[in-house]
Amino acid sequence: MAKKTRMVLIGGFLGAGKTTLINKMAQQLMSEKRRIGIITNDQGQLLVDTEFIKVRGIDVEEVPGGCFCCNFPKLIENAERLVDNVAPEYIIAEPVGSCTDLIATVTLPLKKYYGDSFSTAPLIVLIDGPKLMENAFDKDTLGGYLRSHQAEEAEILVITKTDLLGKDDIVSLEKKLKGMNPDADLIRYSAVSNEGFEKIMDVLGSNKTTGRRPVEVDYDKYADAEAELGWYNGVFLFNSKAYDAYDLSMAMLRDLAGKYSSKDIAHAKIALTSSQSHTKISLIGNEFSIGGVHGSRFGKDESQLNFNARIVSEPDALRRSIRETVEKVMKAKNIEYRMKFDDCFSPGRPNPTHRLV
Ligand SMILES: Nc1nc2c(ncn2[C@@H]2O[C@H](COP(=O)(O)OP(=O)(O)OP(=O)(O)O)[C@@H](O)[C@H]2O)c(=O)[nH]1
Ligand SMILES: [Mg+2]
Repeated sequence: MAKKTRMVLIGGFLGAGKTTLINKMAQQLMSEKRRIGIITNDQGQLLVDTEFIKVRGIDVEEVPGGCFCCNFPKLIENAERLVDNVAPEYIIAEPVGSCTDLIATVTLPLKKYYGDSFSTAPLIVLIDGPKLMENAFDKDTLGGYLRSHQAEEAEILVITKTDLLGKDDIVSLEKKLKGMNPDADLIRYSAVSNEGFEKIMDVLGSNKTTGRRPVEVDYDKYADAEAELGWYNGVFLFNSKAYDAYDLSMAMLRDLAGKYSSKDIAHAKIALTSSQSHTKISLIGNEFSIGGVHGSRFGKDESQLNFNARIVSEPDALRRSIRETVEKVMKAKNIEYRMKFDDCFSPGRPNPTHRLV
């Protein structure tokens, strides 16, 4: 019998570092000549993250228009397509950052109904270390409720961005997480220093499977927490003789940051792609970060700008505000552009295909 494909879910709130980690895992596995497939997921489509993975030559499928839990058959369809096309040893899947209750709705159903095809790893949840320091997990807020539930249901908890934290801070965060979820294994991880990376890879390599009990969740609160976010996805096309992709993305994100309270900015990201360059820049709260550059940071000629933002806002207002930002910055830079597509909405109430409790 063929070996089962190992299915690994990397959850965690918006901006916690899922795509960054998944890309590193993929690079490592590919350098060892192991076959791997990736599934990205979002409430919208045409994702910055899918672009980010694709330009790196990794096989990727996108489950757009809803999360894995509410589109479970789509997740399976994409996984089976990867199996047919690539026969991967590993499939790494990134759920929507505002999703929780993944044990009951995704990992246990995978194990129960598709256990013959896939070996589903324990649920890995990334916790944004600096955000945990800032009390963003405070259950009195809707966003905090979601983040906390994600932490509580994890089987493996990974504190990310430890390069931005002091040693004492990390120890106190670990204590805090142990209090929230005493049974999960804890890993410290930094994409910058690579601390903890091997430990995460060990979870892939082991044959441990998911199997913890789901943690109770209030679906009304969960729905409200998702609904307070405006979810913007846009694609813009332009042609410019030469531009600095960092400068262009930063100008837009800076303009956007000026319009919202930092606590409301879950994650805004811009990918710029030309034939010779691909860059991804993020804004999380009031922190900017460079997600990566592939090729050069200097683009030219025909280019595409993907703009994704998840910000606490009424959707129409968010769409207007992003269109204005793009217009303002492109005008200042003397770049003509056209909008190919944009869309903005608030996620609907989660309605999972399966829920095993
Ligand atoms: N300093 C630091 N930055 C990191 C680390 N991991 C990720 N980042 C940055 O954080 C930003 C967000 O990372 P992503 O990987 O896009 O986060 P995500 O969880 O996939 O976000 P969503 O897809 O919106 O849910 C990027 O700019 C990354 O470069 C880390 O360990 N240290
Ligand atoms: Mg991502």
